[in-house]
Amino acid sequence: MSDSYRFPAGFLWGAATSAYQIEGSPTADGAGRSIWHRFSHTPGKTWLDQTGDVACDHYRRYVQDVALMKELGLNAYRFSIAWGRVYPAGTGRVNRKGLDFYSRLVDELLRHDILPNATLYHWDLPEALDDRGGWLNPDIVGWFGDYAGTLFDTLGDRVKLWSTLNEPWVVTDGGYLHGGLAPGHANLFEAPIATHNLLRSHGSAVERFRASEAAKHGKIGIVVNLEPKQAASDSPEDVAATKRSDAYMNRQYLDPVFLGRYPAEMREIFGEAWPDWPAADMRLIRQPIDFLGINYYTRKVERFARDVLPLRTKPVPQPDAWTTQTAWEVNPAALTALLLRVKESYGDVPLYICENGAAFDDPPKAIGGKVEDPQRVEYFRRHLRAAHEAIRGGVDLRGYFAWSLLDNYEWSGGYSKRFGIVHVDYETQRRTIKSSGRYYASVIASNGEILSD
Ligand code: IFM
Repeated sequence: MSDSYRFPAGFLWGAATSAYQIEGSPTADGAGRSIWHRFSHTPGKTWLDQTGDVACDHYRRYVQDVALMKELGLNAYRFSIAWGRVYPAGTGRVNRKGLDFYSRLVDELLRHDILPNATLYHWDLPEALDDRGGWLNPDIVGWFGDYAGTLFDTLGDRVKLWSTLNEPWVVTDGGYLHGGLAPGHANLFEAPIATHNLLRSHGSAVERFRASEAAKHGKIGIVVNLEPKQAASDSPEDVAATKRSDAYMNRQYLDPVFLGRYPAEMREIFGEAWPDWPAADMRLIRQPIDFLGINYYTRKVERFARDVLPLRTKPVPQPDAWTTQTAWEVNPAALTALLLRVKESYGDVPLYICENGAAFDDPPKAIGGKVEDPQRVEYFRRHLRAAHEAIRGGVDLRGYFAWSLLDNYEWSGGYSKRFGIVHVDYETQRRTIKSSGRYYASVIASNGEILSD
């Protein structure tokens, strides 16, 4: 291949969002409340106690938002489905109106030649299921399977890419081990159980997919957030700490899905809280998948830290690094290395970068119809070049989804962090394409060629 940054034919150029972060109207049309509704309405849990009650009002403005996607030239859009809109109590009765919303959204995308990429679970568990133990209850595998089956039957003729879960690591780390995210538990013994039930649910949904008509029209995978870990020194303590950190964040999900086993380090980290799992569970989890979705934001340099439990490691900030508003080091080279590593360790599965992006201190308001965000422009330029480098290295990368289409509700961070390529004025709900959005549009229009400028 030449030095050109042209991407392969058929490459998907997309942007991503998730239901609770953009939709608003969380209980409209008979929807059941989610754990994020409860969490964000509990004082002290989120920045300025902000909630997703209104967010970007996408539930009512989706037509306008799809038009924006078209204006940007996107040929794919990644969104998530709110389980509680479809099953208000998580299981049992289906809410037709909730299902219809996603059906209309998918039709609107197709009308604009934008490929729908749907995620079944992006953190907004129905509150009613949490009351029954949520991800700690082994029955959730059946509940999730039924929910997935309903979606496959309803949207399966039109959705081309399905993901079972988004970032299961965050669900357990934030939701069950440290408690900073819904449902807000901090319990060493719960985290492994939540992880395992998430992965069993993934396996069960993939099985349902294969048995459904949807498999004739689309592909299925899982989306994990991966973070390369590098040891701060050659000392055996730092090297071992880095291995634990890598096992916890990366291999805890990749190994079971692709190899049918958890990394040995899980026992080292969790001690007696890490159970022996039945072989049948591991077979269920290791379903062949059609693609892997990777969310990449940063890498970490790790150092042994005896008192930081349970991992006994902590990241070392890099003094001269360029960092985002969320204090994440910008490191595009680590993205290339990560994609190559996944190929080397887990085989030639097709990959999609399902999220990549950054929060910067953007101007809060559009001025003269413009929002200048030069740091984000540079961020995308460098990461897209890095992605292309991986393709040159033989990685079967099929698409890239910028996080995020819109500024949105950043979970416990409320509206304090703007990740969008489109600015949202939360007072008026006016959308303004940022300079990063315009830049991304020109990358798309040239299928990558202008990345060499
Ligand atoms: O906003 C989140 C998203 O929901 C999951 N991936 C990381 C993003 C930025 O923090």
